Amino acid sequence: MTIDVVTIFPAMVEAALAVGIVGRAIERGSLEVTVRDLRAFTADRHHVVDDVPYGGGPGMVMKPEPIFRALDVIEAERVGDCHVVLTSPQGSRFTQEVARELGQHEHVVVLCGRYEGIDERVRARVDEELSIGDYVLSGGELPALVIIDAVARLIPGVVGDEQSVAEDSFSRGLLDFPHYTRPAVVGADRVPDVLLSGNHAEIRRWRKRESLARTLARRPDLLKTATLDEEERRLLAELKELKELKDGRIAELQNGKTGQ
Ligand code: 4GX
Repeated sequence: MTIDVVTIFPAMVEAALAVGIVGRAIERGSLEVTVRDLRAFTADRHHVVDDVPYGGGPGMVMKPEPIFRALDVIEAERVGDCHVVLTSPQGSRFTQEVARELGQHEHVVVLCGRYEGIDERVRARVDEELSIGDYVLSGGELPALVIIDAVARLIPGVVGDEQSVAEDSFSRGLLDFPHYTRPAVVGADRVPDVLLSGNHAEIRRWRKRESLARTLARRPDLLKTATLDEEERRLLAELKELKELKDGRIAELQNGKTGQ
């Protein structure tokens, strides 16, 4: 898979791509990323990429022509279809599912917006507009890096342990279970006995239960789409019953009853 990133801050993007799992993936050739300096596609002496908005108002808008020229060059270089992504708060939400879909494209181009945004006419060349969340950033570079990171992890061989990718919380649609490492005791805080028991069936069950309990408590919305096996459905039913009992007791206490 190849990814082209178009940005006015290539050094920022390159620095982040040089390290960690993504850095190694690029080194080993599992992933090819070309970072393109948008200013290289300007035609004026001062390499201007922005201009004042028509209609007035604060802030600047990214000029369309440098972006068009960048896309023309990239599309001429890459044989086959280029899937063009724009990162912006107006986009649809970037999720693990979208990461999987993006990974199916041979070539992806990520346009990083800055300033108040881009000239609307650029959108005609954009296949997909993605937002990484409901907050305002200073530019599309961090979202581009988030997207590349999530997509890179799904390429076979990029994450050392294939099983860890398959079991990643969002692959299973549930939150992760708690992790512990040595020492077994820190102050008064002990690692749960079951994890030291060597009983792998019990450990698996405990982890499933913890994943389900956390998801039920923190992200019940995820349970609507999670794919659960028979055991998980049973554990979840148990946890829901426990929660009902607890909630009922709390309500009684709040109503001034004794609970007897
Ligand atoms: N998830 N931003 C993009 C400038 C901009 C605006 C409109 C294109 C169109 C963001 C986010 C995000 C801030 C990046 C505005 N570019 N992008 N930038 N949240 O907040 O993706």
